[in-house]
Amino acid sequence: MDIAEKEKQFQDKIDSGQKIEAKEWVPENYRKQLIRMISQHAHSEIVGMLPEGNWITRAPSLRRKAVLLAKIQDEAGHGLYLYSAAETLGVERGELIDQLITGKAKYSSIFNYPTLTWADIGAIGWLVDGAAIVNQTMLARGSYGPYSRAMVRICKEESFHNRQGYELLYDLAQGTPEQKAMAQDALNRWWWPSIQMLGPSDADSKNSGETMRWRIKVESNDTVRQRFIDRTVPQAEAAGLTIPDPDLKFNEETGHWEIGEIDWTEFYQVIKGYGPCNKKRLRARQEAEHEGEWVREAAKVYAEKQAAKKTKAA
Ligand code: BYC
Repeated sequence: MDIAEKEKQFQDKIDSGQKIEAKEWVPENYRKQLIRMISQHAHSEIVGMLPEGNWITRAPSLRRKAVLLAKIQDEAGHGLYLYSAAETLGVERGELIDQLITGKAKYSSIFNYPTLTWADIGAIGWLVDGAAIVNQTMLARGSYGPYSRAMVRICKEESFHNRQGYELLYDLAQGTPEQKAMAQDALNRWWWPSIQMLGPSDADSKNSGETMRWRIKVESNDTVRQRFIDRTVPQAEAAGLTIPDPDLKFNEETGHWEIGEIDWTEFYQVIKGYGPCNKKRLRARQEAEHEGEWVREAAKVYAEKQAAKKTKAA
């Protein structure tokens, strides 16, 4: 079968809604797009642990600390499923980690912002996990089996993350004037980066043509963003918080909330490496890689010894 015929059969399979599984023939660019997206997603989970980890020792109660610890552990788990999903496409995890620590690979823009107060932990759960869930429930319908199935479990865990974040911020917003001001300040700082996190507007999204044709993404960045906005604005109102956008208005005809202009210059600066915490995040991952080297070495030697013992016994 020639390549054009193979590509046609592949596209027919995608168009009929069937999943593509590991080791099946896929066009080279499908493989590349998936490795790019899944590895960026995995890196985001791992880097995302850093701003939250910043507050573990300062959580205001045992209950909040236990919840935060559980959430951060979940993020590590998500990273692991995702690196495994990427490996089904024939790439080594070490290669992907190398791309992260050398700054070649992207990870989500959102994690280049600092967590300045305890309320930021609530804002991450409510807004960042909220945006992630809306995106990832869409990705769970995607064409690549191992990635879409990882999304199912991840989304269940993200729902808990989202609720704990909203509960935390809601409680602060009903507290003392200082607590309410802290919650509002967190919303002010995290709202626009959360909106940007869902990717460039459709007109500027260079990968969407391919990723949507192959149903890696089944909806566009702007569609997902609008769904996130529509679900989040009423939640802010219920908590007595104000979305920091003077142009925000509800369109009765379309049934959607319309927002003001997004600052794409800020977004592109952050993804180019010039956000407030890019250097710090990268340094933390480089140090972790360096400090963990002896563990990896020891595990390798142990595995080799066990394998040699087995061969001898056989
Ligand atoms: N940040 O053509 P486009 C979490 C890049 S973690 C950085 O529209 P695409 C959590 C994009 O990569 C959840 N870069 O791309 C963890 C591309 O550059 P390259 C993270 C971004 O792929 C811990 C260029 O801009 N979720 O929830 O069609 C604690 C043009 O974009 C960003 C995922 O990773 C960004 N925000 O669509 C708490 C989901 N946006 O690669 C919570 C998986 C865009 O060509 N990824 N870029 O050099 C996706 O769904 C898609 O990749 C995107 C972008 C919707 C993000």
